[in-house]
Amino acid sequence: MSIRERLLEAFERRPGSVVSGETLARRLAVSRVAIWKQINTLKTLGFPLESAERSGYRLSVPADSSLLKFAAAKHTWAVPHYFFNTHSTQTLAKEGAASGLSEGHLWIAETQSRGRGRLERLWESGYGGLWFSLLVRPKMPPSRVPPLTLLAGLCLRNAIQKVCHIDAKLKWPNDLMVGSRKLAGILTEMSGQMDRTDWTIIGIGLNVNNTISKKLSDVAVSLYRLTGKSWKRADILRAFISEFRPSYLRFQKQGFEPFQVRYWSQYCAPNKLVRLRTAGGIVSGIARGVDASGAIMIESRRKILSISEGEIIL
Ligand code: BT5
Repeated sequence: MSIRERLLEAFERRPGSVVSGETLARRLAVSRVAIWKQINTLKTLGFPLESAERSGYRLSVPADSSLLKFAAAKHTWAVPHYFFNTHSTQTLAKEGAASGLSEGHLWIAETQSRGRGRLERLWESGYGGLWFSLLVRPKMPPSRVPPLTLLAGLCLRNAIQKVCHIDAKLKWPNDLMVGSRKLAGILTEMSGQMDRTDWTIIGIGLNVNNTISKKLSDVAVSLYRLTGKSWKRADILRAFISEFRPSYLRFQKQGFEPFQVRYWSQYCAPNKLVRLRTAGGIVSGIARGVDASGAIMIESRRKILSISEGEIIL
């Protein structure tokens, strides 16, 4: 285990308290200067560490070494590649896909310095959130892959419900919401030819114990804020994988049809007026469901329109 990893473990033992440089140095069997250097490096990587004058250091969000332990264990599917910090787990996963890794590999990072949303938007990825990308190689043409985003959202919703008893709702196509605030986002990227998908990467960002910047505090929320408790991110990750793997196998055989009704039962605003921003302009109408291709069905002027790209404006 690296010195950084052992440092996090030391903070985990003393949640919320200031730990002196001397205690950390003793526990890790390194010099105080080595501790100070590591603390500074961690700060530059986006870890919310505070230096208390003379008395020591404090991590201002709950430390959680569960992902590290998850990564150290053996896995036959969801084989983890763990990073303390990276630009984006999507980039790592793409490199893994290009190098020929089989499906089921998973890239996890404690922090991302350039986490990405759709259309190259920035994804805030401070310490304490669950940031990962999963590589799959679905045996189907690329045209049938898009509902995988919806399926991943449904599985993540169910996992959060199981572990944290929070009833998040799905906002088509890629968000998990609690009320009007975003709890999680999904970014799916893929590569292939007309008739064959080479790889698909499902990137998931879930706010767990991380703090959310002032800029986003009206539009984003974390599990910590919702429950007042810190969560072991590996528990949520494990629950997601056990939901997703069998669903994905079924999806490869039967497509999205078996999941349509379940997806819609967890949709955030069924049968309500919505406005959608699409490449062709704004569409508004009543949201009536999702079809087997994963498109949202909007009733407008007594016609049903199936819209396969865009985003809902709340
Ligand atoms: C998404 O994009 O919602 C997809 C987010 C996927 C992030 C994961 S983390 C692991 C993997 N590695 C990556 O680099 N990415 C994936 P989009 O629908 O475009 O939403 C982006 C918008 O959400 C931003 O413009 C902000 O308004 C907001 N946002 C940014 N960070 C957020 C956060 N942590 N929580 C909630 N909202 C956030």
